[in-house]
Amino acid sequence: MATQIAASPAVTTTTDYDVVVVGAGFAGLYLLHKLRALGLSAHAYDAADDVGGTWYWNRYPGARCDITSVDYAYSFDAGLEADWQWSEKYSTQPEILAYLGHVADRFDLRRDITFSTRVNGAKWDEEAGIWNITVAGGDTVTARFYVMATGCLSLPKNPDVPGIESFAGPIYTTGTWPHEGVDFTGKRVAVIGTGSSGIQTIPLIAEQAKSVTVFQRTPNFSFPAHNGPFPTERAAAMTADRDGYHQAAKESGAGVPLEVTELHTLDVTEEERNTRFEDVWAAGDLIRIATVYADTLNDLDANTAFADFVRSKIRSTVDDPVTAELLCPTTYPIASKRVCLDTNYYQTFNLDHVDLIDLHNTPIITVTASGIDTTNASSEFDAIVLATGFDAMTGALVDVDIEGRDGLTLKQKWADGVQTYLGLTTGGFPNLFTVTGPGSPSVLTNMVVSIEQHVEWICDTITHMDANGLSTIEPTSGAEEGWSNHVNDFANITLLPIAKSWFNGSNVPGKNHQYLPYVGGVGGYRTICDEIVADDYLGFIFNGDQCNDGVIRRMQPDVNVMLEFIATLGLPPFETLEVDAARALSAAIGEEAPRGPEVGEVLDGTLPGAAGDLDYRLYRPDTPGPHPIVAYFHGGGWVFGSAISDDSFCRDLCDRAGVIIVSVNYRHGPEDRFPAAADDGFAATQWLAQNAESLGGIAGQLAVAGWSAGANVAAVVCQLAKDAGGPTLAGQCLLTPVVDGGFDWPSYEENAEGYALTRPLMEWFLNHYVDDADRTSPKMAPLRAAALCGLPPAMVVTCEFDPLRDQGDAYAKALADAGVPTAHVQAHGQIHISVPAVGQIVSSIWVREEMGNALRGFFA
Ligand code: N01
Repeated sequence: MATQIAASPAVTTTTDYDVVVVGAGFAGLYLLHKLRALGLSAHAYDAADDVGGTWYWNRYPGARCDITSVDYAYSFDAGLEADWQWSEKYSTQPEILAYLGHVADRFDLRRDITFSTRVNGAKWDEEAGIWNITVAGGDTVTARFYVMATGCLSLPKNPDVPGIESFAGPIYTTGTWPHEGVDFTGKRVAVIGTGSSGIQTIPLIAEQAKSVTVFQRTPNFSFPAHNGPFPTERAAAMTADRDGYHQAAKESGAGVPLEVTELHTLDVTEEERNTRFEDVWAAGDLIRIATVYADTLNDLDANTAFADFVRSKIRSTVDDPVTAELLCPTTYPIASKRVCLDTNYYQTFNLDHVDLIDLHNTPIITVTASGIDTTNASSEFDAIVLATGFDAMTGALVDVDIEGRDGLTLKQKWADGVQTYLGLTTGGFPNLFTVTGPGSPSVLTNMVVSIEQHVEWICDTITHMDANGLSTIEPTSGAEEGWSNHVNDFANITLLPIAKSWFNGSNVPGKNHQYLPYVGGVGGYRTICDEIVADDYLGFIFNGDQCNDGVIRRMQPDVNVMLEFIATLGLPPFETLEVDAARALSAAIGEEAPRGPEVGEVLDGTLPGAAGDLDYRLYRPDTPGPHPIVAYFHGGGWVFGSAISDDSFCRDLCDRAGVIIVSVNYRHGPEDRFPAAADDGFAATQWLAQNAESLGGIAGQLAVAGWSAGANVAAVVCQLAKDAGGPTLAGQCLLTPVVDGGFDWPSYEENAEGYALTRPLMEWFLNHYVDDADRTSPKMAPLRAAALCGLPPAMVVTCEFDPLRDQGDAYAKALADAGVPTAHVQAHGQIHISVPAVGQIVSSIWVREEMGNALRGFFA
């Protein structure tokens, strides 16, 4: 069993095992099997007296999986798959436990597991480069690698019910149910908690008990599981093309090979929508529920339509209207708490001996020796069932005293927030792996598919290390921070973090509030893990000093999708086209953009420019006027665009800021070169100042705004107005402005290609607008103005992946340095075109909100 290793080039140490694993559930069992196949010595410990993990402990009546059994099973061994026959669509806990027992037998795994033995602590020995692992009873074993395969929902949370210790009768917790079962016949039973466990068990307890009183704090959305015989058509699909079936699962979002729709909820008729909702209600399938429409999880209106449908189902199922209302969730978007699958849950509340207590209105004052007192009543019970959930994702990991480098424990490291790289590793804890740890897709997916991927990645990594004489691995702090940002970015473009739930730690008092799983899906995540390996283990340090440092995903996820989509269109670069063709292409792309929000009024007109009339479009808010006016100048590199080309963005600004937006079509190059755009912008601004009241505006309340070249016009207008002694402007809102005619900025190098606005395109734009000799004129390059003091208050937005980023940053700084009140938003993960992309990019909504607030603030 002893293994000789080179812990570092300088140290050779003997360990008891190559790998010690904590946990003998789905993850631990597969790990043992894989590691053994690699010729490594591995040993697992589990506090239970047999295999099974979560399925060993959760033996409450009604416990079963809620991913179809055909999918909720290992895929790594065809023989295992062929030999095992599931009996139901959703297998019961005993059947899943029997399956895991069968796996342990088939691969003779028990001989490498010590049961009934809790791992209490693990300490990294820096000098020897090994882990010392202490198990219950005080024994210590050593290993090169230490893997926590402890599951995401394995440590029941402190029930946090006042007075619970005073109850004289039995208290049963769903997550640690007695093996011998419980007979509730003739008993008055209280059930606290209505998550998946409560919802599964309440109907079955009600079949036996004399009375059941359900104490509900927050109702959950639950769908009928429509459980039944094993669905042979799914099994047939797998048998017909086993490899294809599993590959599709691996590449899918949720780890189940089901096609997902691209349809958006509100793009279909109400009739179509209801038909689809009914189909999903009839299917009893979590994946189909979560993907009923493409926007269910990130658009509140879409989500509400689905939630309304489910509430109508609850109302039509539950006889008593008061109880029905209490069972209807109303305080969070559907699926932001985990959706449940049930058998007869809502129907159970039609039984005379089942009552629902709403803890929101009548909280528990205390549990007494004989029952439960709420603010409304005292009730006597013979037994209490706690279905109060888990200290999820991190609880079991920090429950073991894991001490990494420099005496830092995992609990200490994560006290103010969890940081991992990929949910697999964490800095300062060399050679520690967590299977389905926080920051990986885990609980948002079919766990078995996620577990298999993690186990295989860990085993491949150990193989790589052994083949290359590498003894330690851990992530860099930069890679870890980058990953945490990416995990947050993904969560924040969805509605998922909104609910208080175990997904974000808010079910455990005092726990750090952070969305823990990775929302990017099991397929996308697998790609990332593979890319990291292919990129020489990007972001990992081997042997303490060998490292290809970097961050794997820095762009906002939806911006990335936008760029990928644009790439699929195969469009020619604008700068390779004649001007007319480039304008036509730009206009055609604009026509495909979603329409922005409704505003009170949209009207078109003309106003006098510097050399003739200019078209404008006016957007009036849907609130009683008069309103302040903002002169808006569109993007398009002084070559493209019109008064209506930024229509959705103008609507959005009008709606958010409650101001009139007047979008002006200034003249363009190459027909009208520098300084035509600037002169038109100034002439238009003067005219708006003079005619504010006739437009429904307020005299003296005028600001300017613009995007890109339009922001250049807006910035220049402010300087011209200052030099001319008027008109007085209340503010300037500049989105990714061009403020300099030169290219000597690092962001022009960093973001030269690949982010929609390229350096070659900027060169093309500038060449069509302005001669080289004029590029330093303040009328072209406001950053180069002799003095910036006295300009109106500014809001400057710059985007991380924009060639124009650095000059925008410099202008914001120069304005602030000159004493101009300046707000500067540096939009992380955004590109030049993503902030105005109303209705397409969720991750930039907050930036538009900031811009709307800034415009509003100019007139406060
Ligand atoms: O736990 P939960 P769970 N006083 O946290 C309430 C998986 N799972 O064990 O929402 C009163 O979801 C709490 O109320 P609130 C699945 O991923 C899968 O049911 O915090 N009430 C909530 O109602 C699932 O999501 C299956 O306001 C208290 C409930 O207790 C996860 O495990 C089956 C309370 C806890 O719900 C956890 O599910 C079962 C208090 N002091 C579980 N404290 C399958 O089907 C908590 N609550 C595969």
